[in-house]
Amino acid sequence: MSKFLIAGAAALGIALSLPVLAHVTADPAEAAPGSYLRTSLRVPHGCSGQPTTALHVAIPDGIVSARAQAKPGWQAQVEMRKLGRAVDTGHGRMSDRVPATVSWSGGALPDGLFDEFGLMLKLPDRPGAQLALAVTQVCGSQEIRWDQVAQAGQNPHALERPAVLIRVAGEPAATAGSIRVEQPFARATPAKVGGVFMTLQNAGGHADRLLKAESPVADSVELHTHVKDGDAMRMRPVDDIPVPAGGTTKLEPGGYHIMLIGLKQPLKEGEHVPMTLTFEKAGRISLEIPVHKAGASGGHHHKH
Ligand SMILES: [Cu+2]
Repeated sequence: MSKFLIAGAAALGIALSLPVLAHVTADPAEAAPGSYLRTSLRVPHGCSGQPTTALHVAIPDGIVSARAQAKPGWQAQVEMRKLGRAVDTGHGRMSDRVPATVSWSGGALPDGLFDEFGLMLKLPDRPGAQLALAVTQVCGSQEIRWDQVAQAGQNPHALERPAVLIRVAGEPAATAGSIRVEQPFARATPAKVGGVFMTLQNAGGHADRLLKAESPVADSVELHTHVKDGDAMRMRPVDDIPVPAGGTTKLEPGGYHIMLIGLKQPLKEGEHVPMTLTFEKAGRISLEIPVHKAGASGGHHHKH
């Protein structure tokens, strides 16, 4: 069985380490924000020798629509719960009832075999969000609760009975107060200086200002803009970057940007740069900035 599972995982490009195979997992486990994730929960074994007779999946907050795939020999069921308000449960349908549990029961999956249980979930709109599905595997009078979630600093692979994790694709948006940071990125560079770009959104009724950016990867971090100097664009440090009330400020090549000066190591594509931004009103936002390939989003030449 293990060989088969490893081959299947490899074919899908998923890195699995051997101990993970014993857990209940979802495959695929990621889809675009707001889309319908069609996935299968893989149950790899019974409970200490006993066959699996039911599977209950707790649907977490943020998932407003869930559907179980019909499975011959099993009864599939979705139990709903009531919210205090109506939400859009897909295609503009407003409802105050959202799924609480998806279950399959009445079957018998022998301990020595694995099987898959299909379901479809409408994912939340938040890019980068992670959702934990607590799964109760019932084997007659026994049960295993797959409900552990790694705490900050804890190795998720060390968990004995991990919950099933689902991820919304994309980079998470970082927020503080009325300010939201979207699509931040740095450009890969072998040089000692590097640029960081992002979109700052201010949902509040008061103008705010980015006052400072800090990162441990560089000796210093400056806020810059570009000004026209004859035919050339030259960059110049600024004291702050304004974000108008209810408006958006783009930090982009050729405009405002954050400059990493004295990089301790080259920035490589695929890595992340930790950064803390300080806003006058919204306060501090810490985020991990993904490094995209050199020259991402157009040509931009810095003159020092
Ligand atoms: Cu610059």
